Amino acid sequence: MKTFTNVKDLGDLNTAIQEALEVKKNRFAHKTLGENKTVMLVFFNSSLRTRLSSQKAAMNLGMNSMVLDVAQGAWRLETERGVMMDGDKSEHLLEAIPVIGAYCDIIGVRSFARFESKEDDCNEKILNQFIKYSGRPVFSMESATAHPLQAFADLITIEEFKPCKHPKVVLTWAPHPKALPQAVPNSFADFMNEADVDFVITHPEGYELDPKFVRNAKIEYDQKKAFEGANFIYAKNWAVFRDDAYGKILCKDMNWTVNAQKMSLTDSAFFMHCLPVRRNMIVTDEVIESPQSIVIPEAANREISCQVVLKRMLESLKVD
Ligand code: AN0
Ligand code: CP
Repeated sequence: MKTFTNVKDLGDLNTAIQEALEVKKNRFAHKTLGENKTVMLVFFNSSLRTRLSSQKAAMNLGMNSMVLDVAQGAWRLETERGVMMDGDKSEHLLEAIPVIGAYCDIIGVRSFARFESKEDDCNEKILNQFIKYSGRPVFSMESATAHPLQAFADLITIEEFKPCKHPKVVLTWAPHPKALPQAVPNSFADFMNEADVDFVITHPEGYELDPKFVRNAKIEYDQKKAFEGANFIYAKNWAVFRDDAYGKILCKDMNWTVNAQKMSLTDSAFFMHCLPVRRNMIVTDEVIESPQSIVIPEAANREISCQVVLKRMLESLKVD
């Protein structure tokens, strides 16, 4: 595996799930695979889970890991080619990327949507430069449009908790005070569309996601109707995608908060969220603390999804 940016990079999804479950059964089975190899984790944005789970996954494989927090201690990076660098940015990404590549074997990149230019976000301007110029396998740790390590962990979690062969999975928009990227819902849709589930997306009008990720998923604008008979409720906020209000918040509609009354419409659904979550905006204390909340095992599976990706990248290094 040379890149991990979307569901297709995993190849057959059932094989990937089985591999994840094997890794989980014995996470030290490949503890020498990563000997003398180094993964560099480059963060342009904050993280708790991605940072720790990626380092832990690397340790399980016997790899070294290095973390670069671009905003803390590194030179400020220019990302536009052709500008005269007479401002506050001391280094260009075009030098920084190959230099980073020189010190490691695999690179993980976190670079959120900036909501400054829809075109730049959609073209994955930062991540794609790492893929092009680093000379290393690169995986997304949440890029402008996708968070595949999260969605893979979500799928593993659904596989573990599903009460029937073909569960109903509902992705619901929920309110948040800040404009958040579409990366998490995009990748969740990307994976659910390939999985053996009945997938429904519910959100207020105006919050339609990129059709490239939604594909044939059912859209239901009535949240309560969407919740009926659901086996999994996956809550997430995201900002507007459409051109005329890209990156904006249309409403903080508190009617969309996931609460116990809405959960009672479901078929005893499990509650999921990628975290970090704002309590009593996205979900009530009562629901996130309920026995049906699986946000902690979901976060724990981030170690597993990352370990499968690192394992496959290490295996492809051996072949080269
Ligand atoms: C980020 C987001 O919504 O994309 C990261 C989620 C994993 N969330 C926040 O910035 C709160
Ligand atoms: N879910 C997730 O990616 O969390 P962090 O932003 O803390 O890494």
